[in-house]
Amino acid sequence: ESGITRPKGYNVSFHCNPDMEKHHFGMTHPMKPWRLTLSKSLIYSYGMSFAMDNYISRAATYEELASFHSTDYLDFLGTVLPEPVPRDLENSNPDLKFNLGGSDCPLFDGLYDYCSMSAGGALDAARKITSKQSDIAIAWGGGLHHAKKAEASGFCYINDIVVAILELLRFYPRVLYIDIDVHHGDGVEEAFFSTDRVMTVSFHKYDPNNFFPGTGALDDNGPKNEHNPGAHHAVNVPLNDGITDEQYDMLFDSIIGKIVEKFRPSAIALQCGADSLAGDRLGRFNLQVQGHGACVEFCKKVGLPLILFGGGGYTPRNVARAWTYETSIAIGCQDNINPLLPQHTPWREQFRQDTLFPTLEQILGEPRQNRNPQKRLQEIVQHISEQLRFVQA
Ligand code: ZLV
Ligand code: CA
Ligand code: ZN
Repeated sequence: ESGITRPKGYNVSFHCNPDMEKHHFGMTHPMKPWRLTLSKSLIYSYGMSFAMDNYISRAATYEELASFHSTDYLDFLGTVLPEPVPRDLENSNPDLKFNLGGSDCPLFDGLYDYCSMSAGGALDAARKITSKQSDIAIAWGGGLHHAKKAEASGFCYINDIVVAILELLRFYPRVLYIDIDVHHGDGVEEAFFSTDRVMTVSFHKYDPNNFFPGTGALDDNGPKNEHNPGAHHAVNVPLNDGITDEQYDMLFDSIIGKIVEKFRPSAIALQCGADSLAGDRLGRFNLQVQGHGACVEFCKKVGLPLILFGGGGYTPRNVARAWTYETSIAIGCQDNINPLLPQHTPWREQFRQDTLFPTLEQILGEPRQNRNPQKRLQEIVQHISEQLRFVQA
């Protein structure tokens, strides 16, 4: 008995593939597919599966992946084998290409399967949306926003988001892509650089010399040539360490509100990378589950078809909290959720605190210094407002 009711005529679908979770990038690699297991187990413990359509997603086919990726790259990805012994930099394997096999994008057992499952979930989600069977479709195993047409980058090999948006574009004139991962959504931005049918918006930590991938400055807004349809259709929100819920949500609502008004998208794809949360192993922000979730709530309120993707997130207990809360927002039970984690939650001790909403002090001890003066945030909103004067639906 979950006590969760299903409003009539509002459908949420949940797409996952448990086989994805078995894959390992390596002992010391921060990307742990196990975080998907922990997230799902918390979502199920709350009984939320009773309020959604649950699907085991299939693996994407070669042809589906080739809608974005080059066949050279896919062929290579399908045949490279993990190296038997870890390689040092001097002794690098000259046969490796496409940025594969380094420490960010290692080769591991079942790599091709892992990638095609991530993209399969994203594509299944997109198809539930275009067939109008779902109002919101969730693919927490997707969101791998750095992958390029013929290159792996930043823990991402296949860009499931681009593949899913290409599917949406078969049915919808315009798609709004929003990325709240702490890293710049460079792969998605680049893929749709030259079209005015996709507007990409990324919020990220920006420090060109010290934070990956180093792109996404405020004035990187698409092709500089005014005659290119993609001009002005990339929005970047560069931030510094320590941004808080209040500031982030103010920025998000004001920027996304203006964009929806001007660009008038027909669907929204939201990448919910959880490395923007406080206490993330790689991230630098002070966001809490509530502030991260408020972005999902805002997008839901816009009332357009919505896909939620996962993405980064390197402190698995925080990832699980955020994606659980965001699943509750999708199904609309967030105001009735018990903050106390269900007693029967598997791996409950992994969560350290028994609440879905730990305080900043509980997460960090000492909060990270906020390096985002209000004046700078106002300049950002101002720049984007001016940029949007060049955008019309
Ligand atoms: O969350 O990496 O900084 C979506 C996502 O956005 C780098 N990579 C590149 C540039 C020079 N290299 C450094 C090589 C690092 C090798 C392995 C780590 C190992 C342990 C701990 C941290 C890292 C690491 N790598 C931290 N940041 C990086 C980034 C890639 C970040 C990808 C974010 C992916 C899923
Ligand atoms: Ca981002
Ligand atoms: Zn990230």
